[in-house]
Amino acid sequence: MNRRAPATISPSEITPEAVFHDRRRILAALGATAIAVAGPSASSQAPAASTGRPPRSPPRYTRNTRWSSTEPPTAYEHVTSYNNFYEFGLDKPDPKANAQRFRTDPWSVEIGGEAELSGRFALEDLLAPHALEERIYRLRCVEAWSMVVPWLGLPLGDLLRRFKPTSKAKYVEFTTLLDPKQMPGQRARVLDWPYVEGLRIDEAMHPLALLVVGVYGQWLPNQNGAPLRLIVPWKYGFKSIKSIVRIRFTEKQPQTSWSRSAPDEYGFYANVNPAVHHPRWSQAKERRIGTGLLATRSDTLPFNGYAAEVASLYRGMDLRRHF
Ligand SMILES: Nc1nc2c(c(=O)[nH]1)N[C@H]1C(S)=C(S)[C@@H](COP(=O)(O)O)O[C@H]1N2
Ligand SMILES: [Mo]
Repeated sequence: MNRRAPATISPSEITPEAVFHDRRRILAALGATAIAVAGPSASSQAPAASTGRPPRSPPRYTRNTRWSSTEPPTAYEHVTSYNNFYEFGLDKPDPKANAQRFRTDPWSVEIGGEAELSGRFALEDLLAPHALEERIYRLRCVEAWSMVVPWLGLPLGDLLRRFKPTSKAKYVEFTTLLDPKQMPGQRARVLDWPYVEGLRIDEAMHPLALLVVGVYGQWLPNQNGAPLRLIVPWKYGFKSIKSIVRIRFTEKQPQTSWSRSAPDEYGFYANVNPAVHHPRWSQAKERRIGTGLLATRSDTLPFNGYAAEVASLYRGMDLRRHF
């Protein structure tokens, strides 16, 4: 058994077995880590003992076929050059052009709110206990285009559960980095920065909700939301927030950026729904990126094709009202 003082234990050492065998020691350790790192005198957020950061060695992962689409993936070139990431510009090629020098290392994530554990954690410590999976998911943008992407990530719920959300945790709020020096798009008031998104707690705990760190077997390129983003495959792409620095468990439904800026166009739920249109265009069809000009538009599926897995989350809800 590990005899080190609790204060030196980082979250990366918290394996499920460790939690089972020594829960109290780990509670103390997480608390101690959080205080030590979040204190005003802490100049660096990375614990001294931390091992290599994600970008330095290629990711290791296993392929998850159970949760993967069988459609052919969109080419890497398209996935990484046709992007929405307004912090780096409004046009699809802008994020690739403008995010190349964005610094994602060191990176830390603050986790808190209605949970027993909280604190600020170096990304590699946060990820260390988790095995990465490759899952082929569709990304369906509200602008009526879609892609099929081999993402690398971990189930969001697996990470969230380690923080022991309380019974008051009804929602989870996610926030992107605010750094206008590095993110030129934040110098214009396109949105009320930083970008904020949210999920109901049961949506966040659903095994399809993925915290993504890579794509096509590599760590995420900056334009795709490095170093940590969400992918919620049954919702429109704007829910899949990029470059996350904060995760909070909340009792009230979070105020999300898009639903605040245009509440008639972007709802909180944003489940892909071919029957509920954006006020300015239809959602009935979609265009698959990279398939050329002759590509036919195909029918958009309810919940982006994941209805069998997720429709039960919304039983009894009027999905026209909760769009
Ligand atoms: N922080 C942040 N996250 C974001 C966005 C953004 O502008 N800023 N755009 C969203 C939208 S509208 C889509 S469609 C997806 C696009 O992800 P991709 O560029 O990896 O395809 O990211 C989402 N996440
Ligand atoms: Mo989007």
